[in-house]
Amino acid sequence: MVQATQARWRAGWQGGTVKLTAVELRRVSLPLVAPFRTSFGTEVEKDALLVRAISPEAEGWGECVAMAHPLYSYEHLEGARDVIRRFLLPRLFAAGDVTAQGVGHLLEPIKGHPMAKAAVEMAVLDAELRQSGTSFASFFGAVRDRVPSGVSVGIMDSIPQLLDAVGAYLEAGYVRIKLKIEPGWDVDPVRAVRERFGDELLLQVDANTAYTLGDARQLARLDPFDLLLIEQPLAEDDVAGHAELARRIRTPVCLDESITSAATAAAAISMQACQVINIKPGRVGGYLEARRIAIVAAANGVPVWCGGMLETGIGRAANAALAACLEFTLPGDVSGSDRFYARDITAPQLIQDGHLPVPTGPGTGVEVLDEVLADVTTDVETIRP
Ligand code: SMG
Ligand code: MG
Repeated sequence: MVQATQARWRAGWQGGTVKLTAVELRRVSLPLVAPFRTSFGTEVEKDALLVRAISPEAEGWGECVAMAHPLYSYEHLEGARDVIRRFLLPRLFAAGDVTAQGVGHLLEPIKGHPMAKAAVEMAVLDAELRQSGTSFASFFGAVRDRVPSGVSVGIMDSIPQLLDAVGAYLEAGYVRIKLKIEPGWDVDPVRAVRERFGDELLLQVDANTAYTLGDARQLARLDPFDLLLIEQPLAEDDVAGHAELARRIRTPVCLDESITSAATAAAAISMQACQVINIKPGRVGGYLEARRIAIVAAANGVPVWCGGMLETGIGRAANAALAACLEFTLPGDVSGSDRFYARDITAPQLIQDGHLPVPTGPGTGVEVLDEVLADVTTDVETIRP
């Protein structure tokens, strides 16, 4: 079954074409259950851009993971909306009928903007798969019906507060903890969590580019704590620096922000700049490229896991499907909806026994709740050919 589904992925998919009659671009804003602090800022609400692909046969939803401010990467929501409206959609409309596999080629002449492109491709893929009654998981060749759920824990005001938060997530069943770190909040919180919760806990850290190679000695102080990995300690464009750092510390280096395509993944692997890769479909231009990165990494013996961008239920469902593929051997940042949202725009997706179920219905397998959607929408526009 594994081989058959993977063979189908490689052979290419014949799911029929999508006749785009309109595309809706919708801005939504959802309050977070608690502030989420990283090395680059504090989020108190999630702003997202939803892309709704409308065709006579089916509707598909995409979610843009760009943030309101360009702090994680250069993309930001209003910029993405502008790029989608002015440069991406005209190319799809001009092509007439489209397929998800074809979207990447049609959009290739437009430089950069992977998050904008990913949202558009996802909407087309969802429409195409709904039209043919196929789930994301089946399309990807997924091999699991549930995925181990890790949780990303923000920077806190104090260590006791952090220990309470981690304790509550472990109580809820999460199988892996990721601590956000920054200079001044690294060795002490890691030591405290290790001491309190023991050596068996799967523990990793994420710096979101907050360090430089000059901090190598400080980062080496994390070595005794047996972390699964350290995620993106250095700048996005400092792949060579990560290669050097990887020689100086024992904790495996994992790249997040630096990996924007299968080509950058292959280059980083060949430079020995990463021993692990965090794959975020939104960051790499879409689920198809994400799938290709997983294959490149697996071929080189590099483990991968599925990252998160505080997705709403739409992106969460699709991420669960991706994380269910064979190459994803480490628990991902695929937490339950209630980790971030009291009320999501789809029915809640909750962890059971530390795992998130992989949806089985057509497309993402989740339905948008119209009433919630109306409540959280801050702006909506419909674009036609
Ligand atoms: O969706 O669980 C989630 C969030 C996981 O920490 C997470 N994402 O760099 O990996 C990362 C961050 C990016 C978003 S921070 C606002
Ligand atoms: Mg990260």
